[in-house]
Amino acid sequence: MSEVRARVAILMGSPNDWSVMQAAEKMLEELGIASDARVISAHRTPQRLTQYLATAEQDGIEVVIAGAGMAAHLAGVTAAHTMLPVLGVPLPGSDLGGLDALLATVQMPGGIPVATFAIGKAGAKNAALFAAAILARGDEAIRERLAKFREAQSAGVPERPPRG
Ligand code: RP5
Repeated sequence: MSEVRARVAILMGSPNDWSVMQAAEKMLEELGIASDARVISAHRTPQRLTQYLATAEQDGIEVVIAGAGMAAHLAGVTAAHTMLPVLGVPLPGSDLGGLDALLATVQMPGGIPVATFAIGKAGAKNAALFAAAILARGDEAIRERLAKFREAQSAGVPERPPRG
């Protein structure tokens, strides 16, 4: 039996990032999108990064989500090595609460773009939804699943606040 080909890569700088980045995998799974989660550090495993990105596109990857904390270079370095859209997720956990990673990810100099999301789990979830929106441009089934997700989300919001 052949495995479903991953269309989204979920990269993270450390195994310690998985507790947050798994929110991206979970959201993609809910939308029926196969992903490939990897621990790849721009600093500690630079060759692993270039090797992975050298074949990512031909391997079927269409969007890369990159989550990293502290001096978060992963998304920027990833974007430098691929033409694929790169979605950066700044991760918390540092003494600066993720503000360091947010600024490192969002402040790309002009020329190599990284789309930057919220710090932490909300960012990981939204990066997955954004990846789905990109894929939905050419995939009607994903578009429908995304629309259903939004409908269910709207239906889950109560009209009045919960009173004790
Ligand atoms: C970054 O440094 C990683 O993305 C991680 O968030 C942070 C700290 O890494 P660890 O020391 O926890 O492995 O590269």
